[in-house]
Amino acid sequence: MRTAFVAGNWKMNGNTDSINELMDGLVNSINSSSVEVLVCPPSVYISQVKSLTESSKISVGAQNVSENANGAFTGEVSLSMLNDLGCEYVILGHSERRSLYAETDQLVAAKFIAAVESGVKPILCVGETLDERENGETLKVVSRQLNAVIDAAGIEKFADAVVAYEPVWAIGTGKTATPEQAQEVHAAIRAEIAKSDAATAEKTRILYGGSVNAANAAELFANADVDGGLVGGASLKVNDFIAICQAAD
Ligand code: G2H
Repeated sequence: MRTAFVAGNWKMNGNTDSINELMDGLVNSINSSSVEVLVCPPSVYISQVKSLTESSKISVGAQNVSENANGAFTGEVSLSMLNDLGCEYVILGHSERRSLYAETDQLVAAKFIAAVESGVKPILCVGETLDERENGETLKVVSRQLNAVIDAAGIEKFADAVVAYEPVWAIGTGKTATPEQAQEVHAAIRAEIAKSDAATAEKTRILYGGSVNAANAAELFANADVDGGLVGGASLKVNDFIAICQAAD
């Protein structure tokens, strides 16, 4: 069976004091061994968060990484740096990276391959825009984004990967996919992975992301193919994030 997984994506929020306060609340309350809990702070705060999680069950991840190993790439952060800081996961292909920073399927695939080869587990984000959903293209878009990575990386590189379905129209908007909409796409993602390897498909955690909160988490996570959540805004509120982690338990 798949272990439930809840990841907090803090995006570009927080400062030293607010992070100390948030982590203080989380480390004392998150101790279930049946839910894997991850927080993804901005890169400059990874060391701080890592030291605050040392004696806890919370893992630390990054929100993005360079596909390049090192060198003259001003402003970028490498996988060896994430490894050095003790990052276990990296979020890749988030819709904000795709839409605001022009990340293509090919670039996301290159980052995915580099992450797996460095021993940092990727959380691959896929999801359709509102136009694409209204045009009936949801499954086509999600399959394209997923297969771009499967084709470039090879299915064997999905052994420790996590997939996050994040409908763009639900991100930070307060609009959440219904449990039925989420389940439909999650099942399609699993079926798509199964075309390459059934055992990998059965094993891969597929998270839902997009305005997950303390009130809607339980009904989303109750679906057979929803293995947890990638949580943005609500992951910055200590009680809400704890409640979401409990809903996945
Ligand atoms: C989607 C999600 C976190 P939010 O971006 O990845 O953010 O929960 O604020 O919609």
